Amino acid sequence: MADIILHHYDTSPFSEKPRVVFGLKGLAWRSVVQPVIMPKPELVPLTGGYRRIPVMQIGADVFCDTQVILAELDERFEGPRLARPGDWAVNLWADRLWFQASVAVVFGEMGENVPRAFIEDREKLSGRPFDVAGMRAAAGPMKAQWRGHAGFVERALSRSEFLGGHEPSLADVAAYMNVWWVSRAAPSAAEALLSGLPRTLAWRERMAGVGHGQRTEMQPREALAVARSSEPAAGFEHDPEDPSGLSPGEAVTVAADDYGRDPIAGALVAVNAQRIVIQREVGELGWLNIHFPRVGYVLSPRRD
Ligand SMILES: N[C@@H](CCC(=O)N[C@@H](CS)C(=O)NCC(=O)O)C(=O)O
Repeated sequence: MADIILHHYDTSPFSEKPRVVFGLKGLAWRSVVQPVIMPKPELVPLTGGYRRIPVMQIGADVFCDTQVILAELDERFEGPRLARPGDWAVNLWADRLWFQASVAVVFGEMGENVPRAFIEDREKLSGRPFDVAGMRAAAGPMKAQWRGHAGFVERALSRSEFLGGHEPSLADVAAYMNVWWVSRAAPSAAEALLSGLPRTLAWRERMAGVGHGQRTEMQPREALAVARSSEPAAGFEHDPEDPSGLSPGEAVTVAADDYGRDPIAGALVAVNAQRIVIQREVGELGWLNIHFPRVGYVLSPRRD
């Protein structure tokens, strides 16, 4: 089977989710380190314009967004089954609601130390001012929110060592991302916010102990060569009842509904309640499948 390639960078909180899944499933993977800000000339040809991190690549199939990356890893690879009923809803809570509080805590703490180039890049990404002063001012109320989210974890751990029971589940991976990131990027704030939450502190250690599986570095140009020499997968389930009314083969665009909304153009391969798959022919890379989650992405007919 083709290698699992993760395009990521070490400080990326969302990338910690698949890295922990590699640890839980005992997987070997290739690590391609991509830039923290644009331009990303050795990533964007693979994704058709999606610039967020992480992106997973298996041959000529490219998976954008941790929701679809985790689903693919869980379905495709042996090892403990991670997704329990309800875990995808927990994943969205951790990615959106709790993560918003994490962003305010981390950048509120960093304050004036956030580099100008990073601020400008993230303003383009979100289409809004990256307001460090505002985040500093909001840090107090947002810390209270953050601790409230951590309180859900603390209570859930009262009956077992993991949110999923006696073994880690996707809910653990999703929630841990916030604790991991704030603990690394704003350590003194994290210690204050987690103080008095002994079960969460012990769980953080257990999750850190999972590790990242077997990581081997790969150059970005090698990943592009893998795409060039591979064929995209086939056989995806299409739901004719999808409310978009779109059918396989139609010219479409896909765009995130939160930030980084650059539309990605292609031909629809399939859409169902879990996933959107489009196909693009990319110069010398040939045909690629690009996968997105259904929830959180807007699929539209292309009008050009
Ligand atoms: N919903 C996306 C969010 C990904 C995301 O926001 N990633 C951050 C890094 S952790 C990002 O892409 N920031 C902009 C960048 O790295 O260029 C997912 O689950 O993968």
